[in-house]
Amino acid sequence: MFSAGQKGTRFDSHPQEKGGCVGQTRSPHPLQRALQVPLPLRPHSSARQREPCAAAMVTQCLPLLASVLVLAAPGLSVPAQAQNTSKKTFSSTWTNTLKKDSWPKDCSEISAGSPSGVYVIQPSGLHPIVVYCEMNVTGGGWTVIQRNRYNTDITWAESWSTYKYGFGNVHSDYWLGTEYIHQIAKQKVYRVRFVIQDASNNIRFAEYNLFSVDNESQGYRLRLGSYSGTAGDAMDSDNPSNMHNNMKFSTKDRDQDTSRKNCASRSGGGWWYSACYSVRLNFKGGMTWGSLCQGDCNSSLILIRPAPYT
Ligand SMILES: [Ca+2]
Repeated sequence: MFSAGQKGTRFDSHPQEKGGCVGQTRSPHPLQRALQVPLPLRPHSSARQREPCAAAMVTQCLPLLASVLVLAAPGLSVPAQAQNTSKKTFSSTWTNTLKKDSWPKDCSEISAGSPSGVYVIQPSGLHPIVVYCEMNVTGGGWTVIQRNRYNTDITWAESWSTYKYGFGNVHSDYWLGTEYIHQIAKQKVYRVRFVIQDASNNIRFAEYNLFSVDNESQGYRLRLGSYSGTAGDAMDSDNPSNMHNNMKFSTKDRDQDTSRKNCASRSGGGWWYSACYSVRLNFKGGMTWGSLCQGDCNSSLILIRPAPYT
């Protein structure tokens, strides 16, 4: 069901009972377990959500979910059965509320003390989108832009346009969408935190005090600030052939790397490749983070949050 908080609306569903696009999760993401993040609680019984979500449809899940949730509104708590049984109520009641503009612009604007889970946000100038908000790690308010795990269901070898608008399962493994990441990160000054679970299940992190992604016409070039953390500064290597900071984003069908070859086509998923990588997180079958884990990281999580003013 949709339930509303004071500043953000959380989309609750139970991974054991769901059958739709957000219903593919059968077990908690390992980082959720490691970080003791509670899973969302209640089932969502919308008919649209119950439609089968085959692998070929996975890439449509986030936009579909977003299109459903765009019709919900901040300040409302709408039982799921009401959506199924009363289209008149659906349309007449919510028409006015669509005009409201009070969605949080990112997860940092969700009320302090709110649980981690799936929320609707609306970055400036963009339609509402569905994201997972991590509210338990180092003060909370983190917008999850990527999650992956060793035994992921998704291949990550997707096209430019699929990466642009996101794919996967917002409850488990997903890419939020390069365009949406760009739109969120241009609103304020952001920082990024990469959380890596290595092959021995140790949790390491790498934080960069600045994070932005240029617009699409500039190739979604990545901009990172200064590193701190325990995982190693693998995104900003001294070696130009495998660094990622200041690189354009590449996918198998849009080669913008610095190699004569096509890194994304050879390596799997889209990423900010040079020639080619020291970090490979968008990959099925074991991720890489510098020397910490080379093809055998168990899981990854990429979080962004406005940088504190100092
Ligand atoms: Ca190339």
